[in-house]
Amino acid sequence: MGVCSTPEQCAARWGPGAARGAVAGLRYSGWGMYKGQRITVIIPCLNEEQGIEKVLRRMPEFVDQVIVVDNGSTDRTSDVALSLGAQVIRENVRGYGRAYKAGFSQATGDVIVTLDGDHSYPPDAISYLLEAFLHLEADFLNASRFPVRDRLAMSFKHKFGNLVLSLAMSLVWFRWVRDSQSGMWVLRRSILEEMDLVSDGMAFSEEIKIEALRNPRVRFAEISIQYSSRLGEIKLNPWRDGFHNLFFLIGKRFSRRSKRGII
Ligand SMILES: Nc1nc2c(ncn2[C@@H]2O[C@H](COP(=O)(O)OP(=O)(O)O)[C@@H](O)[C@H]2O)c(=O)[nH]1
Ligand SMILES: [Mg+2]
Repeated sequence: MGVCSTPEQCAARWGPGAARGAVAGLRYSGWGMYKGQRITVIIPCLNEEQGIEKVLRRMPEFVDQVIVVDNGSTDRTSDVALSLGAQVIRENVRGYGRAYKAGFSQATGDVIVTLDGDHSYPPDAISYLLEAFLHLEADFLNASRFPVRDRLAMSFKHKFGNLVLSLAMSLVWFRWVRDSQSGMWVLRRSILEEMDLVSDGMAFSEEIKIEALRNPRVRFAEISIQYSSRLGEIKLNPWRDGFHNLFFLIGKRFSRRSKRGII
């Protein structure tokens, strides 16, 4: 990936401005825009030292900002991410949603791309997703993991649970969503201003899609990506998180919006 270790190397590679990133120890490519859009990638991580290394090594050159949110890891996640030039934010309060809120607050790109730190979502698909995002003139693009080709990537229990949750979301919001639990999205950063995101946990993934779906000013689209087996230990608890997400979804349908905007 595009890491440079000295200001001189960075300046030679990307121009004089890039030296700033090298001094701060960050991966920096001030000219790395994708078709005129500055791209921020956010990766929430809880003990993902194995996965995050592979994810960062496969990060496309055009990405302007890579934020790894270390959610109180006890392994070398932060060290690995820093050594590969990512910007590391530490969020000591656990929770997937909590990690994303911390990441969003530091994002500077026009467009944000998200994925897990476990190497189950393909970093190589970022350019393909951005191309679709721009072509479809979407504001929120969901990367569906279905159909899952790698038979080891997702258990039958997970597939079934996902189908139930995705059907529930589709019925409640009158809009077909194949993968309501996907952790890979592309969104225009400005739409976060209009979102009311209350979940700090795993339900955040479905909540951000609901907030996109129910806003008539946000164009929602979905396309498939290839999903593979994660590295390291799974953090999701299928029964607990599955039921929680189902009740959260129903509660969200009947609740009144409390606040607006998270950035
Ligand atoms: N469950 C959970 N995941 C977290 C947390 N903080 C960060 N993560 C990361 O969020 C991503 C999703 O978790 P994962 O176990 O892969 O869930 P799954 O992809 O839905 O099976 C991974 O990169 C985790 O390391 C947290 O507090 N809880
Ligand atoms: Mg995962």
